[in-house]
Amino acid sequence: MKIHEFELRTIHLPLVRPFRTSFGTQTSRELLVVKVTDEDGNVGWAEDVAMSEPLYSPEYVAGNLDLIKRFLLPELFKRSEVRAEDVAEILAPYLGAPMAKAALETAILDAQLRGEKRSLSSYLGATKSKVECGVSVGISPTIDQLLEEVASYVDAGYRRIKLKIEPGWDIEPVRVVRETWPTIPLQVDANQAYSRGDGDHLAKLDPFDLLLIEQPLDEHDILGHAGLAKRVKTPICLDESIVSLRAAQDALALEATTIINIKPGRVGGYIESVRIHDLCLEKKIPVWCGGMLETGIGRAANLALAALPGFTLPGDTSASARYFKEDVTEPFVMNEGYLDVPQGFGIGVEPHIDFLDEITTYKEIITK
Ligand code: OSB
Ligand code: MG
Repeated sequence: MKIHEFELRTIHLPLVRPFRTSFGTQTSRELLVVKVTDEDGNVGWAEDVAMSEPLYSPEYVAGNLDLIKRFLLPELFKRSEVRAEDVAEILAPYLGAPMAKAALETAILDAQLRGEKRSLSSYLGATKSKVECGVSVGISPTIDQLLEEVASYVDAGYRRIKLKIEPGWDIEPVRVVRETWPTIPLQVDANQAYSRGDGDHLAKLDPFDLLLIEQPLDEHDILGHAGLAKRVKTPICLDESIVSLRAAQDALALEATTIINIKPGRVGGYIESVRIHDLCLEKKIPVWCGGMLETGIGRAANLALAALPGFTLPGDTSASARYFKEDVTEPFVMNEGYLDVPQGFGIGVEPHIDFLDEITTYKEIITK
């Protein structure tokens, strides 16, 4: 397609409740929204899942805004035409920043698919029309408040609970939740909060029949995860460490992970996500779709991905109401623990421009 212009905005949305992880507490979601328009008037939307601060990954909103304006858009503007399939290669000389690159690639892909009157789910190879939903539960001030929050999600129909853990908030909350819901699919996410020496401690989670322990160690410590996987019976699932197809291949070869969380932003986009999915399907490694507290824009695209056949575990693809009082698109509403995969052209949803304008803290249009 022939790019005409990009619109970049930062938006700010309060969360319905604080979300505490081992790396920090968030009370609202700030993120970058990208809109591209081509010369035929096709429009594409995407969100950059980087957070306000570089706590989960080195990327952050203000940094990505600068990177996109200073380097990435000028590089795309050098071409007379750009296809989504070429974006990763065009931007490869600029190191890192998979979330910024994913946002640009996805916006271009959305516009391209709308031009071709094709849905993202069909483009990616989806085989399901609805996907099973899990929910990620933050670290609570007290066990009672945790039980109350988990109960509300179980009542809403969530099919899998993920508890955020850290040293001092791990064995006991898991024990109590497991005791209260003896059969619910349950997993934990440490966001790198443990060290190699914590194997014996983490093995105390083994009696609770967890689906997996997500990212216990530093993102660069692949060998550490391989060592831990030998000492702990609960499967290890990498999140932060899986930054590309190659990283997935290496982690699997080293037996550091037996389940993979795929987050399109973390791996540079949906096209790379499908490559990781295909590898895992071939190797019979279960995958699931992670989340980054997305708005309806990113959620729509994640649901298309989660509808691929290898996504055999419920993802962090929760309903809009789990995050926001009002979403930037029609809200995603859960039905018996499932969300429908959008079937319209491109990502299949339209942002509500009036609401988007209301929550926009910065906006700029950059014409080629
Ligand atoms: O580690 O999966 C994570 C949110 C922000 C950053 C990292 C993570 C998360 C979540 C929430 O766990 C997933 C979601 O519901 O979007
Ligand atoms: Mg995680």
